[in-house]
Amino acid sequence: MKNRRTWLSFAVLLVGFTAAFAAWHFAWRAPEENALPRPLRAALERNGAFWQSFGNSTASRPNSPPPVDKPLRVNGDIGLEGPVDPATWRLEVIGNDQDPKARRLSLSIEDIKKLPRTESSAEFRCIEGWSEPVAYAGVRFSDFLRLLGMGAKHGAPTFAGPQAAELFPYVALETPDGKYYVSLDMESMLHPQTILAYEMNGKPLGVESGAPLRLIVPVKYGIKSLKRVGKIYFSERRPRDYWAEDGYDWHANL
Ligand SMILES: Nc1nc2c(c(=O)[nH]1)N[C@H]1C(S)=C(S)[C@@H](COP(=O)(O)O)O[C@H]1N2
Ligand SMILES: [Mo]
Repeated sequence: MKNRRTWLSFAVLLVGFTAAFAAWHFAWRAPEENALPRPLRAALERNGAFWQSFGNSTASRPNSPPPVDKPLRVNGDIGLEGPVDPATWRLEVIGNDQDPKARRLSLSIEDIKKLPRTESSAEFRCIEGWSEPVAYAGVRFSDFLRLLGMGAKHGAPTFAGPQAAELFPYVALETPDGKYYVSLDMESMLHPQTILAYEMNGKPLGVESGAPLRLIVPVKYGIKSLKRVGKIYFSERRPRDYWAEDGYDWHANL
C-alpha cells in the first residue's frame, strides 16, 4: 500500500516535470518574433499591456528641479553619427503612414520655437540602471498636435470626449537618417510632461543630447526619448521600434 503510493507520487512528479520541460522546450524552440521566441514575446506583451492599464501613461512624475550646472549624462548615439545643421534641419510630420495623401508638414526649429514653451523636469531613467533628474524645455506634444492640427484620424484633434476614437493610437519618431526609431502609444505622448525639447538643464540642446530637437517622455524608459528627431508620423498600427525589434519590451514602462 505504502509502496504503491510512493510509486504513484513518483509517476505524478515525472509527468509534471516532463510537461514542464516540454513547455519550456517548446517556448524556446518556437519561431521568433522580434528576437524572442513567440510564446515569450506574447507573455512580455501581455505583461506590458497589463501594467500600462494601471495608468502608467497618465500618472504625473515628480518635478524635482535638477542641478543646472551639472553636466548632462549622455547615452546612446544611434542615428546621431553625421553632422546636423540646425539652419537646414527640418521636422517632417506625416498625418497618416497608411495614406500617401495625408497632410504633411515640414517645420524649421524656428517654427517649433514659436509654439508655446513649456518647462518641466523629471527623473530620467535608462534601462541600463542609472537615473538622473533633468530639466527640459520645449513644446508639449499635446500642444504641438492641437496647434498644428495633427494626430486625429479626421480633421483637427479636439482632445474632448473619448480620445481613442478620434486620435491615432500610435505615434512614431525617427532620426533624420532613419537609423534610430521608436513608436509610442498616443496616451503616453499626450502626458503633460511629454515634450519635444530644445533645451536641457537650462541650456540649448547639445549635439550628443539630440540637437536641435529631441523627445522627452518621462513615463517611459530612456530608450523611447529619441534624440535628433527628423520625422514624426501617426499610425493605426504599431510602427517599428528599434529596441523592441531587438527583444526588449515595447511598452518600456517605468
Ligand atoms: N537618436 C537616438 N536617441 C536616443 C538613443 C540613441 O541611441 N539614439 N538612446 C536612447 C537611450 S537608451 C537613452 S537612455 C537616452 C539617453 O539620453 P541622454 O543622452 O540625454 O542621457 O537617449 C535615448 N535616445
Ligand atoms: Mo537607455
